[in-house]
Amino acid sequence: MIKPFVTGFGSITTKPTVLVKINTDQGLVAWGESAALPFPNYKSETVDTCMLVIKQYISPLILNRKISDATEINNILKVIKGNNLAKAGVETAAWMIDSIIKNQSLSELLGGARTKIKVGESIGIKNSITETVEEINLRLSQGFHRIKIKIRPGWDLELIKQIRKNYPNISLMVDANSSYTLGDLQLLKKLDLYDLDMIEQPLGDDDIIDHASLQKQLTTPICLDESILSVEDARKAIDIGACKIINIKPGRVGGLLESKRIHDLCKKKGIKTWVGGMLESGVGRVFNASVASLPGCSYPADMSPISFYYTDSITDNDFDVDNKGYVMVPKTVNSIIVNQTKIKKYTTDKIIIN
Ligand code: OSB
Ligand code: MG
Repeated sequence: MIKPFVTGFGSITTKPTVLVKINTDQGLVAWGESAALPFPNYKSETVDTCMLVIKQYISPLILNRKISDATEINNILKVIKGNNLAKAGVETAAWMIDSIIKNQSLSELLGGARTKIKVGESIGIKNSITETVEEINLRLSQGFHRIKIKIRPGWDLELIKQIRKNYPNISLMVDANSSYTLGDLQLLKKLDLYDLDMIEQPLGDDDIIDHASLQKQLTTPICLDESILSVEDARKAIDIGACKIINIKPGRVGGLLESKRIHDLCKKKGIKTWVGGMLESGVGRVFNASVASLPGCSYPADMSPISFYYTDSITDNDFDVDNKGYVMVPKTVNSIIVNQTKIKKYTTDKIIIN
């Protein structure tokens, strides 16, 4: 990474990822991504657990089997509990195979309604408020549609106060990555006064009960990220009033089918959604942008350009943000252009399963 991405759960200084390449007996090839982090501080999975789970548990279930489509893969993988990022790597690649066979873009297959999506910047924890304000300035001038600020205890109220002073009207939100508890209620109530679009995942990464109690005491909508691993989690969170918004990350929920299910449920229940990110490579961004094209994904997606984060890219089509803050939704069937030279250069571990 060009510089560390600092969040409430810790600092990300390098970003390995797991790429999954599926070859079918008909000679079709497609890529997917398990966009895990190097350390289990966001959720429990890491790049290493993904490698192990794909090799040891997922592959034997699908290898050399006649499989009709990605939905069937999703079904087969249900016997494995958890490990959603690992599953998503394989499931997304399977969707790309479907897209090739059916000659339809992923967005079309999912029922997407947009040709381009709005993007917002996710700004990590900086050394100073001045530095943060400078970055906001830059991103607004580049056309980004909203600003998300990473917060944690001690890097919250004063920061937001200063940002609002500088920018009274911008679309602004915060993401706490589970770094508060109900014991911080007074502080969270003060944040409630700054007209934020939402507060993302203030409390425990596996909690909905305390979030429900918090939501009752705040006007600002709570958006859940870490707590939502499936459409069932979404249903329960909505039913008890734990959130008013849900961040859909295809990786965190095990792939595109579950993303679509969460989207559909939220749309039915009047819960707003948007697509988050896990600092994906150009591979994962294609899937995220396709989900973000769904009609219910109304808030801007987290999808900062690869050039902001990384010294180099492993794909030739990065779906970069244009100068109006939009990313084009991939409209062709094989929109991922993996750069073979770069893949060779950066590969540190490779498992061939056949
Ligand atoms: O909480 O949304 C998060 C990155 C890694 C892990 C968790 C999160 C994030 C981000 C960056 O906020 C989103 C992006 O990919 O642009
Ligand atoms: Mg988040």
